[in-house]
Amino acid sequence: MSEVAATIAIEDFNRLDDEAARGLLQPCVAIPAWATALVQGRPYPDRTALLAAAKEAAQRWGEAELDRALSAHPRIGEKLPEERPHAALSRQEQGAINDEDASLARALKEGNARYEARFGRVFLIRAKGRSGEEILQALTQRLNHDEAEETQVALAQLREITLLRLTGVIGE
Ligand code: 2AL
Repeated sequence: MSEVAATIAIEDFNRLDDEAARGLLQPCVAIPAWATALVQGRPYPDRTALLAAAKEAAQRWGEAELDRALSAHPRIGEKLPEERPHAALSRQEQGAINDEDASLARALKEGNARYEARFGRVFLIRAKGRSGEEILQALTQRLNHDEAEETQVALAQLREITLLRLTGVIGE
């Protein structure tokens, strides 16, 4: 089974060679420039400083970064093959969705298809902390957005997912 990255203390992260540090950040988001900026910004005085730098670097993302990052995110309700690098994280994040609920699964599948037809990319939401019903409600509501508005909402969700993953990688 694919493993979720272990937590590393900020002092140890500061001391890793560049490649190892980039490797730790890579499962947070499939945007290499973001990881490179964080690796090059070392050493960080503490974890808070790293998280602030991570947030700031993520503010620069636009539609190209969103499209790139989506290549590593399965649809809501779908699982990546276990050998893919983000598979375990993604399963954990979507863990509150009840797989046994067939009508929910169908509604999410239909919603995903409508979203993709409307916006031309996979529906993305920070799934951690949300039930399947809450995700479905957000999906239905976001279908009413215009394209520019929806791109901003999806980018904000991508930033949330990335920062949450980073807090799981870098400990106190
Ligand atoms: C995901 C995912 O893999 N993790 C998460 O929080 N959201 N996927 C998605 N399509 O929203």
